Amino acid sequence: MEEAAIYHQPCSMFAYPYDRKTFHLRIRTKKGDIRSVVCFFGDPYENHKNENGRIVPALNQKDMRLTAQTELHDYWFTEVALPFYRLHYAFVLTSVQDETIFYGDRGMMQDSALSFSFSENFFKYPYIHENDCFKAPDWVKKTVWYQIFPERFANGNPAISPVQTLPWGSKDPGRDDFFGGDLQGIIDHLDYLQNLGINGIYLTPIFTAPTNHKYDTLDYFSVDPHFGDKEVLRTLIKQAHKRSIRVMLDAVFNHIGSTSMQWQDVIRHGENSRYKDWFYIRSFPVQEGENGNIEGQTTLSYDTFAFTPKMPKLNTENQEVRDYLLRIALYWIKEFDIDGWRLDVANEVDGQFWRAFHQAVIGEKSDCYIVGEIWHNAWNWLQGDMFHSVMNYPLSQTIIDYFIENKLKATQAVSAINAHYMNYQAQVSEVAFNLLDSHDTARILTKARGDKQKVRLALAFLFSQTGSPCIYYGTEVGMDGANDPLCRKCMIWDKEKQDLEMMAFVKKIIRLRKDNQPVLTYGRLDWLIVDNAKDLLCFRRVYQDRTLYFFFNHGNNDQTLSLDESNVLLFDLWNDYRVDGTNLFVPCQQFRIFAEA
Ligand code: ARE
Repeated sequence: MEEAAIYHQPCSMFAYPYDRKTFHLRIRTKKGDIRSVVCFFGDPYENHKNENGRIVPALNQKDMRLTAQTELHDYWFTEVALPFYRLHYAFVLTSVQDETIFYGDRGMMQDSALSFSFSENFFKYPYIHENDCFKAPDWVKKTVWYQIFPERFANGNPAISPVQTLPWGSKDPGRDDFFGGDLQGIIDHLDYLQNLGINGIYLTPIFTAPTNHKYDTLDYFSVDPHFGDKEVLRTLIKQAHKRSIRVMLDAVFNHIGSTSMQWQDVIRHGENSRYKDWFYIRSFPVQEGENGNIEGQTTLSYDTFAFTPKMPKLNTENQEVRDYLLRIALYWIKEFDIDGWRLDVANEVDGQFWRAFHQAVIGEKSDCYIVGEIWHNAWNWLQGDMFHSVMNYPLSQTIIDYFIENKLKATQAVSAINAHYMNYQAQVSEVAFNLLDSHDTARILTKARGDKQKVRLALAFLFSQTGSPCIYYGTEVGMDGANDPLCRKCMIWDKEKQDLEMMAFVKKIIRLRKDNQPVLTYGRLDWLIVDNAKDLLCFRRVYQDRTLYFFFNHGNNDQTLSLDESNVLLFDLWNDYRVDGTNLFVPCQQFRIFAEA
């Protein structure tokens, strides 16, 4: 037995209350080393006399299920419930060589019988309170998002476009170009978006700022005049809500723009500025681009986002700054009824501020969705007191590596996907913000080098997973674009230039997602076929009485497959006809989705 590879951590993604009546337990072992794990659990205060008359903990037991495998590990899972919400538990593992071991809070012990006698040998979750349970807004699980970069979606009011505005779509965007996109342009296309089937819009920043991306905020309390004004925003949100479309804004709290009143006061008054402690300033006088941050160099006289002099980092540990930012967060909720905040550079802002932010925002709107922009493992921010979710770039990368760039074998892709799920508790995965691309990455069609079938496979897989999928504007009409700023081209509204086939595909995958949301959100994921030689993935999602089978034939050969254990009759959800479950034809580079008929 490989004891050293056995891992469990109380009060983590290995042991957490799913809700007050359901406790999730996971344990990790070396792949192929263990043939069974039994979980022994009970109420820490409940004892009984054993056969020798000794008072010992009263225990239940439950076999754990092998729920996921990565290249190196097996993950075992079970869920338990106790009437008085108190829990202690331990594991007995049996290896494939029939060795057994007891594993509890005091470590691993050979003599299980003795180990069971003492409660202090058991892992503890002392008491499950309602607020110990990670909660996220339920509506998010039913949401298919659409990300809009407002400057490039549609120009609804040329009268407010900047003087240097270029004709719509007249050229590939340069870093400093303006094309006149605005909020009215979004209002004008809400019917288009509703018809597409999306029911959540994520807008990148809309507050007053000098650039086309608005991540260099000048005034957090005003809508950029080239995007419109507060009345237009109010109309946009009202009209979206009328169509059951939610609206999430982008909060840039890690830094402010250098044209802001606060930073300009520091430039003007230096050490005498009343705002000097709003920033992380290393030396005075601060001059941008001279003894301060020099574009592209790292001689910092003040902290910034990256090495961007025009984005001085805000000191969110300063109470004045915290109060200011919380006022902003609450203002746009109270006055405009927004449904969510996406938090820019979220991993570089201090956690205490985010805990205060969470309290304030959820206190104001209990079902407000909070998504951090974090590109890496974000467990630290997803324990229930900061974010509900993060932009799930790690999943994006795995999907791209496998379906688009052919960097992974099937087994490696499945291993990576399972690892992503094991990083977080189930409730977090259920509301993940899942995406393939964004305003910060090359567009998926460009990554696929124009291969639209690859894009369709990647999108279908994204929509088959737990979490809320997001379509980056223009994906549905076949837009391409390399890294920023080329991924921010003007939306294509000329029907002659739109890829209507891709549009039909995206509409269909969105509808399929929404028609099957419960099983795609909550459904257990069982991998059935993971075949490197055929380059084939087959898995099922099971929830209550609904089972969906997904086949992704990423290989170069058509496959005829058999699902022995299923009902012989299946229904092809994509092509709308019945099929024989023992004779499933999946053409190369295609996917199929079957439901038990
Ligand atoms: C652009 C160019 C820069 C150029 C700069 C010059 O991308 O190369 O130096 O212009 O001004 C906004 C604009 C960008 C602009 C940037 C700086 O949208 O167009 O840059 O401001 O002026 C990391 C951060 C992540 C951040 C990305 C960009 O972790 O938070 O870098 N994303 C947010 C927004 C951006 C926004 C900003 C931050 C600043 O979504 O749109 O940029 O407010 C790896 C790493 C990630 C890294 C990622 C992308 O995966 O793991 O940490 O993200 O690559 O680089």
